[in-house]
Amino acid sequence: MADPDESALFVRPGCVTPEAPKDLIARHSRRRTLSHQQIVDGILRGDRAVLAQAITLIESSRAADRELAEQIIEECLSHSGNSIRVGITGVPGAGKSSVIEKLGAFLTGEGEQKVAVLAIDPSSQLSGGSILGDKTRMQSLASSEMAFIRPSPSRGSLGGVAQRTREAMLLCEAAGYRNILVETVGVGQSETAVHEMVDFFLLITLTGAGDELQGMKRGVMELADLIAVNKADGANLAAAERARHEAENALHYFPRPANGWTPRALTCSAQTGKGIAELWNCVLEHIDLTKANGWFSVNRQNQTRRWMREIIEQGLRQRFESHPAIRRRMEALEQDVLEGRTTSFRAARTLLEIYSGPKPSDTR
Ligand SMILES: Nc1nc2c(ncn2[C@@H]2O[C@H](COP(=O)(O)OP(=O)(O)O)[C@@H](O)[C@H]2O)c(=O)[nH]1
Ligand SMILES: [Mg+2]
Repeated sequence: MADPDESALFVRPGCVTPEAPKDLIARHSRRRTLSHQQIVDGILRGDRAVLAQAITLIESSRAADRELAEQIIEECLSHSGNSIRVGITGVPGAGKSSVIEKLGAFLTGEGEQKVAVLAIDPSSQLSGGSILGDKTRMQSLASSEMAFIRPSPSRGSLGGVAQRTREAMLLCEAAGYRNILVETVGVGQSETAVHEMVDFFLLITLTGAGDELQGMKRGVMELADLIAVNKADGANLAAAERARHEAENALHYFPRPANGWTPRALTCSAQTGKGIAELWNCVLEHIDLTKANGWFSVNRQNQTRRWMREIIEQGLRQRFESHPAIRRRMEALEQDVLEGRTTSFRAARTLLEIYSGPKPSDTR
């Protein structure tokens, strides 16, 4: 019978890359588990198969895996951080994956730099489709030794998915990936979640679709450091240039960001590769500027602090909701509130007191 400990260390089926070398998997599968030290050493060596296994631990819901994952992250922490983190958003079909493929080829080829591609897609559990789409879209990057592509963790709330992606990002950095690209699907809050974990936020748009259709809500545009109008090729060139102009005008109406950067708009084509180098130059310019004016590290510190608080909030909520007495009373109290027998305030306070006991000041 398969040892459950062992299966936890395998690359998830459907994982795009890295395809772990067969002999390595075979070697690992003969052992009960890799020790955490072996995993850490593998990651620091840049072994993609071990990195993939460590991310599988991060994504596992088993308490023992979580414990091991936390030890690994902690040991990798001092080797992480030395990277450029770029978030890439835009409606499905805008060409995010295609741009990443071209950008990845540019960085791993000419630039000879390692690239890790991660994704946040809280809907992937339901659709299952985006992973497949990305796999075909990033075929050549997926086969590069210099690239590591990992689809979105599919389990859990957006908060949980975002947390696992952040942890995966730290491990990728420890494995020597200097460029981290995080793709989001343009739904709900995943843009904000990605913005919270990156240094540079890129919005990819298209011509021909209305602003509403593109989810180009004020909020998302306001987060963007760069708007790239993609598919600027063939008959679409002039329209793309017009859209670029409009986007640049729209950017002027937003307040100047505190980081000193003036957001821009450019056109590009993932098909012809035009504009991809310019796009990356823009990222580098932004990083240079924010490193020089101190924003880069302040921003990362603020992000780290927010992550910590978020994890605390998630943990508290989880504990609260799984507390036996809370579970027993929650539904009835909710019903009392709905039917006007008590106020939401009193019901909430009752539950909090059941959870933690009355506050000393309330025990009169
Ligand atoms: N003509 C043209 N088509 C593109 C370009 N970039 C992407 N596409 C196509 O647009 C479709 C969606 O691309 P994809 O990268 O999967 O979009 P995503 O959903 O944002 O990741 C695919 O059929 C691509 O081949 C481009 O620059 N020019
Ligand atoms: Mg995609």
